Amino acid sequence: MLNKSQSKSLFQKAQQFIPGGVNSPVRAFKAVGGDPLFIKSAQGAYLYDEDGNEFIELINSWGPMILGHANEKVIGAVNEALKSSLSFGAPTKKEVDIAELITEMFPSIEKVRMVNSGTEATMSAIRLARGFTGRDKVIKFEGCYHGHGDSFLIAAGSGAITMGTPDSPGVTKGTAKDTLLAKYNDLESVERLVQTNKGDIAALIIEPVAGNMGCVLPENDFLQKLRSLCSKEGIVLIFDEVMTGFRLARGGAQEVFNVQADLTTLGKIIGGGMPVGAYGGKKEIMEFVSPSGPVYQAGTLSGNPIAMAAGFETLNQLYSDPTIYEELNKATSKLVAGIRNNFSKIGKNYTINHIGSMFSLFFTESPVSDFDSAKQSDTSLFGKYFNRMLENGIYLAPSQFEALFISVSIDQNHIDKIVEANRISLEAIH
Ligand code: KE4
Repeated sequence: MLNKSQSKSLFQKAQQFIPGGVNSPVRAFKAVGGDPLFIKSAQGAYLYDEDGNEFIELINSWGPMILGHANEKVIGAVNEALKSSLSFGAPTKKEVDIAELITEMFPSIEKVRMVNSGTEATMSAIRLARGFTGRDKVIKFEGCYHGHGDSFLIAAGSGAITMGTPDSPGVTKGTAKDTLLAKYNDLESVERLVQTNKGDIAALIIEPVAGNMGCVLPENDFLQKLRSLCSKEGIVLIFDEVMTGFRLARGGAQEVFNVQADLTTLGKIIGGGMPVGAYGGKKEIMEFVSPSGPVYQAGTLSGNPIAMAAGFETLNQLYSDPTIYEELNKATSKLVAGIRNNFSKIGKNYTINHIGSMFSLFFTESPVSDFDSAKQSDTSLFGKYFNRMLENGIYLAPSQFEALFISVSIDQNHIDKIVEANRISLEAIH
């Protein structure tokens, strides 16, 4: 049994001062049972908690740590930047450098605005789409999560599913009426909304590969069909690549599926672990953003020099060595194959959805291609699996409805250990 005494007492104390004892709901382990571990440090592929337990981790801080923890060059860049103070609230060279690099990596992004989180990026992108088109309504997909902006907390994914409160209190009816819900991989559900809201839809926002109902991939040219529908109807196509951006490829899902969005939202990896988000896209749309245009958006710490140092160094490593993606994808395929091999021992053929260096193991034997099918998964069995894997030294995302990630620090030795822990855990719970 894991010694969790330090984490337990810290969690007790944390709940006196912080709602639920955490600063983001999914961290509270409510979906898997047991108390959260308080992490003290991390290095490469490993997390170390306050009780000195060591874990191989597949969460990468929900995506950002693609280069592994405490990457030497990233830490070096941050330490160097720290010597010049932490924030000026004025333009800096590093912001120009990272903006130029992002437009290099994402051909569809001609101009980009830095913000401080994925939520800020998506909130700003739909405001911009509404300002640019003069229309009010936005289409989102059941099970997709775009941060906690009011317009998005309607049948959201990620923590909202995990917390079982898909339509959060506090979101007004006035806001909710402008958010239309479609089904992932169901083009007809989109076409129906477009027909019944002709000329009123400003934007369609989608996770081009969903990660917040677990990993769900677009099927049958779904993204290409959305692209042509939006072009035909004058709807701004927004790819929320907060998770897939710089994860699936240098140019994210747009590079992998060869579909260009009008606007793209970014986060996670873009900051290399520091709080950074961004939204960008076609010049003619981005010119509408203040101060070049009338759509207002601002932020005290947007483009913060320390965050830019971490983000630029992270993106620059990914940009200058594309073999990183081949390595990441190879390692992930080996891991997924190893886990699939273990199913025969328990006589189950669970579903694994996998692309690039992100994947999800669903505790259902049926295919998972949208929110309804994802919810067929046995979440209590997932909870048992999660805790067994923890006992066996592997730290997973504490929810069935999240994606797992591989960092460059994961090598064959780690893969063997994860596969073995998976075998032991699966056998223990069946
Ligand atoms: P943040 O505001 O958490 O930086 O980004 C929101 C967001 C937007 N779009 C997508 C596709 C996202 O996945 C996210 C955030 N992802 C969750 C994990 N699934 C963050 C983890 C958490 O909420 O603590």
